[in-house]
Amino acid sequence: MSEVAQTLEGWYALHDFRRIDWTAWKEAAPEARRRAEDELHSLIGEWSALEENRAGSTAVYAIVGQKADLVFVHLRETLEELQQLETAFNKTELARFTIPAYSYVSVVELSNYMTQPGSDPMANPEVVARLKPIMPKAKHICFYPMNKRREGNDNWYMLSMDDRRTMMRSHGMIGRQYAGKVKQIITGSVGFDDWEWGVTLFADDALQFKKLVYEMRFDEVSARYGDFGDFYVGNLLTTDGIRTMLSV
Ligand code: 76R
Repeated sequence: MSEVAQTLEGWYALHDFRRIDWTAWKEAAPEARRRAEDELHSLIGEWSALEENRAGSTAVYAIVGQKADLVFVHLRETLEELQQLETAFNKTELARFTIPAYSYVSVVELSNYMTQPGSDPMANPEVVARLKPIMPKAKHICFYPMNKRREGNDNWYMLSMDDRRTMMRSHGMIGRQYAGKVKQIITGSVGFDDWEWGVTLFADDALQFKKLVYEMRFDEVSARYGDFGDFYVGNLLTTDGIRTMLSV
């Protein structure tokens, strides 16, 4: 058996994608719409207060294209908190006007491919900060789930640790060229959801997603061993942005 990569886990993640039932929304009584918006803004207020206390992080984006209208990305200490906040949203007035589009459950993950053997990663405050990341309020988000291939001769899980480490180093070097332009959060979802990882990227220039993902396609670990799910891309929703989006 090949050596198992060691992983460190941080906050649990829920990517909650919703579609808005625009017909129902436009036909709703103005008081119902106002109540729905007020409730949403007060939930967002609770989420930001929690983020200020470093007890979690939430990002709200409008999705471009027909796969969804909105995504709430929640990072929390426990799966219980994720379920509670999902339920809290489902009980709001706005939820009556939203249709679940997609969801993804995972946990922030760092692997030991790049760490020095023998060192204690948890002694490094940077590592700890990356396990519990406050999501940047970047203008754009990109999310997609992925697997490492297990097919015939292209089976990632049959490779030696050394071979995987070499490939992950090359992967990391490409990624580092995008430092300051793209922020990535890798969440592991083996045992939690239908793919093995969720890739969540943030950038102020959406083109950097395309450039980074394209460049990685030529790198062996992605070219040979990467299988990808659906891509979602979107724009930051500020409080004002939500008002504009929901105005009829
Ligand atoms: O943690 C580190 O910074 C060390 C290097 C590193 C690891 C171990 C790293 C760097 N990644 C790691 C792990 Mn990554 N990453 C992806 C994708 O579209 C594609 O082709 C792949 C999707 C992107 C865009 C991306 C970006 N990475 C992983 C893993 C877990 C693998 C495993 O354990 O087998 C996956 C699935 C994955 C996928 N990666 C970086 C980036 C970027 C931008 C970096 C540089 C980060 C930085 O230096 O801050």
